[in-house]
This record gives sequence, structure tokens and C-alpha cells, in this order.
Amino acid sequence: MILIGQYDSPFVRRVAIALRLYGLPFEHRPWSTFGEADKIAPFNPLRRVPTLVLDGGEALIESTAILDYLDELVGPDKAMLPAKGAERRQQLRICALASGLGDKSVSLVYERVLRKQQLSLWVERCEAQISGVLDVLEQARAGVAAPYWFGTRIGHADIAVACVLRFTTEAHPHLFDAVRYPALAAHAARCEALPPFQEIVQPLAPPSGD
Ligand SMILES: N[C@@H](CCC(=O)N[C@@H](CS)C(=O)NCC(=O)O)C(=O)O
Repeated sequence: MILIGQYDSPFVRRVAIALRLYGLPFEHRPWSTFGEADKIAPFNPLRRVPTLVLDGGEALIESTAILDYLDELVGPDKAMLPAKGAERRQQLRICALASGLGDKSVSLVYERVLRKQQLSLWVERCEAQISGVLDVLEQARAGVAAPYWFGTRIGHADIAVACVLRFTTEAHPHLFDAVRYPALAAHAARCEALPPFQEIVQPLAPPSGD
């Protein structure tokens, strides 16, 4: 399998960490979505990452769909998301909130670097969405005493939240205050201490806008 995309993307990083935790070998092509879009296009016309190219050449797109395939590959006993039931729904909701937070953080980066003049209506909307999600995630995580969101085993929700917190903290430090979000800060610290998180990491390198 070949994973396309740089690890400064919270979406690419969560897929790479899941691959590592599952012990699935993969090659990595750290192609930039802007600088190397022409390389990505044959695999994904959206020119977005993550894109996972399977051994037969099939290209999977969208992190949720990619992780769904990885879960299928490792089977129900090893999968980090149950195949059905309440925990699956709850975990998918946390993943969707984290992923949406990631979308808004990425949008704000593009707004900052790609536009000469930022549109305050859009910036304020994204910032309100980000803090709204952080407040909900903080309350949810504070209500869980277990080491991970759904018990003693790490799951996709844990990885998604940790990856998006790192990205948001690096990209928009004013939007994440560890004093306001202590449970999320502790969650991120616990995940970031694990070997796959330490190995799969890249400081944020946003497009230059030139
Ligand atoms: N919903 C997508 C989001 C992926 C995404 O936003 N990737 C960014 C990099 S962090 C990207 O490809 N941006 C280029 C673009 O959207 O044009 C997923 O979960 O895979």
C-alpha cells in the first residue's frame, strides 16, 4: 500500500498512525497538495490527501473511507472501531467532530496564506466552529476516566482528536488554551507520548501562497 500526503496534515497523520498501530506495512509518498498536485491527480482528481493506493492500484480517498477499509482488513477483533452498536455511533460522532474541526483549521490556514486580505466573516465563523467543537470535546473527554475515550484500548476517535489538536495548536495557537481545555490537553499528551505518534509527525509546512 502507498499512503500519499504529508504528516503535517491531521488527516494523513491519523491514517498513518492507524496503519502503524495495525502493523500494516506501507510506503509513504509525502507529496504536497499544492506543490505536487500533478503527482496526486492521477490517483485522486480532487488532488487531496490522504489518498491510499492499494497493491492492485485501486485508490481510496477520504480518511473515514480509508480507515473503514483498514478496519475490514485487520478484522473485527483488531479493528479500532466496533462493526456496529452504540460505541460505533459514539466513536463516529467524536471522529466527525474532530474531522470537522480539522476542516475548519485547515480552511483558516488557507484563508491566511492564500488570500491577500482575509474575509473576517469566514474567519470568525471558522473560529466559532472550532471553539464550539473544542468545548463539546472537552466536556465529553472530562467525563471519561478511562485512559482512552472508549476504555483501555486506543481507538480512531483518540487518534483523530490528538492529530487535530496538534495541527490546530501549531496552526492557530490562540485557539487552543490548555487551561481552558485540560482534559483535551491531557488526552493529546497521552497519545503523543506513544511511539507511533512520535515517529509519525511533521512540523506544519503550509502552502506559501506564491
Ligand atoms: N475530508 C477529507 C479532508 C482531507 C483534507 O482536507 N486534506 C487537505 C490536507 S490537510 C487537502 O488535501 N487539501 C487540499 C485541498 O483540499 O485542495 C478527509 O478526511 O480525508
